[in-house]
Amino acid sequence: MSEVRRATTCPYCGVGCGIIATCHDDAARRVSIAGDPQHPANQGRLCIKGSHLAETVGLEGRLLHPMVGGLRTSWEHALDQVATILASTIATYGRDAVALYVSGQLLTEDYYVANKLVKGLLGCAQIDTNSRLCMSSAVAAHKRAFGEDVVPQNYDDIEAADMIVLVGANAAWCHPILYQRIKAAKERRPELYVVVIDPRRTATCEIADLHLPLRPGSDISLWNGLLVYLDEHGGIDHDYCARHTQGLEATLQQARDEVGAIADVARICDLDAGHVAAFYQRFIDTPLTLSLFSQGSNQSLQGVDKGNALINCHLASGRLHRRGAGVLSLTGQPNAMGGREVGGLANQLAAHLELEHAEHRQLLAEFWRCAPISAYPGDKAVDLFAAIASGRIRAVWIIGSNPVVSLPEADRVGAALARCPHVIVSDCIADTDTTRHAHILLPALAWGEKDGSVTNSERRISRQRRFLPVPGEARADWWILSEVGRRLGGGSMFDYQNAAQIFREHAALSVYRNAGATRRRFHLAGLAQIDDAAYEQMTPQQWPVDAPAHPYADHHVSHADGRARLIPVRQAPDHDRRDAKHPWLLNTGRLRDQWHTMTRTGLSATLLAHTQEPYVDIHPDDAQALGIKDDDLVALHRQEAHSVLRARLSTQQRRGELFAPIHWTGVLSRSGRIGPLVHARCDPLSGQPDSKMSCVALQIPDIAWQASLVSAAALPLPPLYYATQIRLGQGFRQALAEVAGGMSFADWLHGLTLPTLEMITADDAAANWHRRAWLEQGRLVAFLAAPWPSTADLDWASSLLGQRLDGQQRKRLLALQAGTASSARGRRICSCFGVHEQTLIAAIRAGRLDSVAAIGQATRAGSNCGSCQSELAELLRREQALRTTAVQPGRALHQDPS
Ligand SMILES: Nc1nc2c(c(=O)[nH]1)N[C@H]1C(S)=C(S)[C@@H](COP(=O)(O)OP(=O)(O)OC[C@H]3O[C@@H](n4cnc5c(=O)[nH]c(N)nc54)[C@H](O)[C@@H]3O)O[C@H]1N2
Ligand SMILES: Nc1nc2c(c(=O)[nH]1)N[C@H]1C(S)=C(S)[C@@H](COP(=O)(O)OP(=O)(O)OC[C@H]3O[C@@H](n4cnc5c(=O)[nH]c(N)nc54)[C@H](O)[C@@H]3O)O[C@H]1N2
Ligand code: SF4
Ligand SMILES: [Mo]
Repeated sequence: MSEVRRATTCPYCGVGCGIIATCHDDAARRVSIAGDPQHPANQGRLCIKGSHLAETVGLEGRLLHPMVGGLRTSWEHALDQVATILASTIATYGRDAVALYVSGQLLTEDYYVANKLVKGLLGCAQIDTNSRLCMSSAVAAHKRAFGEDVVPQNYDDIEAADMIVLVGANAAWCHPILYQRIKAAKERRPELYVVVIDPRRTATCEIADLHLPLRPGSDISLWNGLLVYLDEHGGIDHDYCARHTQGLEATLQQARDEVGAIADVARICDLDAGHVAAFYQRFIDTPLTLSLFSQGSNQSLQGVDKGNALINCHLASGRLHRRGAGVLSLTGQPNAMGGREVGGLANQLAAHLELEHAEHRQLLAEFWRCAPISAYPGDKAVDLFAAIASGRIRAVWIIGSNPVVSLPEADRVGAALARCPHVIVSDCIADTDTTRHAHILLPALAWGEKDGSVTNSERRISRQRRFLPVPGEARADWWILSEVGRRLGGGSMFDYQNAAQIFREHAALSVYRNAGATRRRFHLAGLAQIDDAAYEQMTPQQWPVDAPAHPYADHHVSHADGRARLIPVRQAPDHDRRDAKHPWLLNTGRLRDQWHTMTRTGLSATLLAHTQEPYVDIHPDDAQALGIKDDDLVALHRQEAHSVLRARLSTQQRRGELFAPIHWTGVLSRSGRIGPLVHARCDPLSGQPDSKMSCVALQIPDIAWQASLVSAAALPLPPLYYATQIRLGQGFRQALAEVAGGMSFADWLHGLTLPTLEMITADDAAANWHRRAWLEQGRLVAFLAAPWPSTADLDWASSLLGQRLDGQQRKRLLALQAGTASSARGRRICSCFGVHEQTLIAAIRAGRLDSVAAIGQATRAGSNCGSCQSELAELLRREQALRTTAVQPGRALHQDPS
């Protein structure tokens, strides 16, 4: 069969890297992935997630047919059902009793149709998106400052800047290709000064000249302090402020009232005063300063204010809207920005029109030829699920999100869906924590199968293109939404034949009456007439289309008077709600190799090798005080919710603070979900939840027994205290544990025994030591070891799955004696080439390697996607510290300000 080769865009983060995807074999879905050298965002490079996409495009676990009530059905029937449910719920309970919850992972075309269905046809704004949890604070901050949600900078400002400040952003892991651009810029110009502002010492700090590990939640004081410092040290650009801004005096006054001196800032933010002074002076001395901010800023009780506090400093000093100087909000999802364009949030309209403006509503109703648009905003994500819980919303349609995992107080979300009369879910995966609650399941096309566009953090629109055949009966999200729209009487409003037609309409709306009181900087002039063939060929381009590189290059922003606003903001004292019962502050975030709820990255054994189980980072001194060792199981509690995680001792944490990744789900682990522990308190302006500062209790469980089970096929998770499923190259592994008083090992084992198989055993009951191997026709199908053996031993055991074992090999397996090959290999650091920690240490010692590049030459580690380079550098530092016999500690990150 012939090869299909297409230029497309990565479906993961908001960097929006271009990919050349080739399908070599339709039936086997054999695919190869390469970075697109022509794409301006990545110029050919891909990070680890992007470069391992080929491992995630198989059909395993896919939802391929519509299902109603657990039974496969026809599209006709499923769509009729959805339409009937929406119509009858509205007829009986009113428009606000139905809701859509959508996602920044939808393509712009899908997103546009979803929004049109609700705001244009259903006549309400009861639609919100997971971007509420992600970008809504940044959106609100931009609107306050600029009068429109316009991200005013570009990626190539990185190369032009003399200082880069990363605020609450772990770009090394979350925006890796941008991080590598910063790193490369710094290698070319070592004087490029990099500051990281994050309570944790993250992998991003690897390139930092200065890391400010501030007290969580205290960013506003840091920025207000900077504003006061600018004022006192001649750093305010009064000319700029007079010509282009409003609000300087009031904002300064507010800042002065709050933080008088650097000593105040240092105390409030729990930072070294010398480091704060050094940062402030650098800021004054560096006109070309670029700040990048992400979830450490957005996901906060004061996320909007944090954004404005930062923008205030840039405005006051005239460091904005210029090449190399400004503020760039990093978008998370591949189409977070597209969602902002089409107005996916419950308080927005399409094409940067505003729900609260009568004229905007009227314009949109005119363009869509629909009934007047409702002026009432819908429920924001957290409220939306609370309304489901209370019964006010009686039918919900979830598209492209997994809220039972990702929303705060996630157990309540699950309980709300369990009670909701009608739950409709569109997903490409059959079994997720959310699809488990669905009455109707609609199979969506996945990446590689769908066609459309996405917009990245720098407003660059790129095409996602189909290069795989459509599997089963899966359909494009825009098609599913349009079919429901037609059934609800939307007729001509949803008469779409392809994605190009929708894009054309979206582009046409962006230029429709785009002048005077309804002028928007967002416009796609030049694309409004794009024909199908041109859409097929469309190359990446930034909006506003056909305009200067910086949308506010004339410093004339979207407020009616053209002036940007400085917004007086005050640090709230009460972010930290720790009390005697909940004395730990829980921070949550992302891992290098996983994407959100792991429905796709969790399919790749290579990506799972970096971190195999849910964990919590804790400072070694805190751990020591509690008697916790590395890898011990600990339980975190908040109210009735709890999670059980492996402890990881980490000096990257501040004392009293914990960090846990967001990725594990109920499908993959019994108790590794972190969402239930996260409080649902939100920023009052944006409604964005504060996902970084929950208060929890920590307990050390009394573990009665532990075991590991490897098997050729996935097995259901047993109802034990702790159970996590891990995908391996050759099969699956489960890490299992039970507490005293729970199921005994013997009882559990009894339930597990697979009678048709041959079983060999070795036990030392007195020592709680057990080994089992199950074979079918002499071939290993499963192996059990209690207590937990090392990962290396299990890797070795799993490498025997499917192999025929002779007597000698069986003995060695039960004893876990690998023979020559295996020794403890440590963690897999480089996933691209499968290089483990011990191999790296051996190579560093043998070759006296002294740079990441040298490690790359010797072992290949880090030489492909580069995602592990921070970890290689960390390893190198540890080894060098050992080499210089104790006296000299590793390089201190807090460099002397002098
Ligand atoms: N590998 C990977 N990459 C991803 C994703 C993924 O799932 N996996 N998801 C994508 C998405 S949707 C998003 S939104 C982005 C998120 O990208 P990031 O925002 O970079 O990621 P997070 O890990 O959520 O949080 C960033 C940092 O904020 C810090 N922080 C916590 N509290 C505070 C505070 O009070 N002040 C400051 N200054 N910092 C604080 C945390 O310690 C954390 O290191 O990543 C995108 N990229
Ligand atoms: N505690 C805590 N919670 C957080 C965060 C945090 O930092 N801390 N971060 C928040 C942020 S920033 C985000 S963005 C959210 C992300 O949270 P979610 O949106 O819940 O995460 P995903 O796993 O990306 O969910 C996407 C779902 O859509 C499916 N899907 C993929 N492609 C398609 C498609 O084309 N069509 C359809 N219909 N379905 C598709 C996937 O299989 C998956 O089930 O999590 C938020 N939750
Ligand atoms: S940085 Fe990585 S995850 Fe993000 S778009 Fe590029 S390849 Fe994809
Ligand atoms: Mo996000």
